[in-house]
Amino acid sequence: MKIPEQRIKIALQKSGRLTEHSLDLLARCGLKIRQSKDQLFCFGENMPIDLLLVRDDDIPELVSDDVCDLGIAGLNVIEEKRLTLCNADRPALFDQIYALDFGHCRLAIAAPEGGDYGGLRSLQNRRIATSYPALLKEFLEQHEIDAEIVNLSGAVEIAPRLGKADFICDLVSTGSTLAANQLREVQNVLASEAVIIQTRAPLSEFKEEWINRILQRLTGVQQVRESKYVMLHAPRSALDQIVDLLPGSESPTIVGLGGDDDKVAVHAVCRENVFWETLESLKRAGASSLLVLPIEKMLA
Ligand code: PRT
Ligand code: ZN
Repeated sequence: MKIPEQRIKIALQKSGRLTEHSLDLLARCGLKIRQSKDQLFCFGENMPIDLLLVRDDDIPELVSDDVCDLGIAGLNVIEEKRLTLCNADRPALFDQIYALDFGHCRLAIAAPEGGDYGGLRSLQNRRIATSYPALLKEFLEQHEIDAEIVNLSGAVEIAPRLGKADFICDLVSTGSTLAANQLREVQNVLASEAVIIQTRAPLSEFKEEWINRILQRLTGVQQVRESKYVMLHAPRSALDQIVDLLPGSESPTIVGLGGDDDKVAVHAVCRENVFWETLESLKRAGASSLLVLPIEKMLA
């Protein structure tokens, strides 16, 4: 009997703020894809992985229902759906397994500029417009505030001007949309970024192995983003001080220099960004021939 081919399905946002980053991340993990004519699927050409391109709001349920094994979406969308399913007595069957460090934003409450806002109590018995009713409800309950939630699917920021609400609760990144609508951020509700979720349905050994492999590569990609390879020459007498100055470096390699017994070459992977200030401090401590190189791939 022929065993059906097993392929891992990952749900991604089809077209939006997270699309490019999500595809780029998977490409950095080595995935090469071919997109279907209807642009709903991407077939992995070199790994048993296919991508399903959908609206971000559908991603949590696709993973919860085991249509997809993994999904990438904003924590705001994931948590809103998790609470909505939970309130409907249908616990979400997915786990958040990894934060991806892109798509950063926050769900925040904003008040009209010039209005008096004296802390959370000011929300009592007022109307708050949002597209995230479940997250807002949970937040208000946690802070024992009784307020009316006005559920809107879009254009939340104009609700106060239309007289539909007194406050809004919406996603903010730079804050310029709030400012353009004469609103000011007064309360953070949820800090969000893109995350990967995984279905709770049992997986075959084959799929589990591949998912672990992807996650390991993702960890490598994240580390590489911040890390640099630093090479320098150091006088033996200042070696300890110079090694201490290298940001986030573990046991650097130290080798002798041909024809110069007083100096050594130091090579180190620095797991934090290396700023000009650090290089200047290293130079002051006696380091010379400083080189900072990008790292392409890393596997711990
Ligand atoms: O079509 P689909 O349903 O898939 O997409 P969508 O329109 O629902 O989502 P999309 O592409 O706008 O955002 C996808 C995800 O990106 C969100 O769920 C968040 O996790 C994340 N994200 C990051 C943001 C923002 N930053 C952001 N700034 N989502 C929305 N915004 C909005 C914000 O509310 C404001 O209206 O962008 C506008 C500009 O923000 P400011 O603060 O920079 O002015
Ligand atoms: Zn959406």
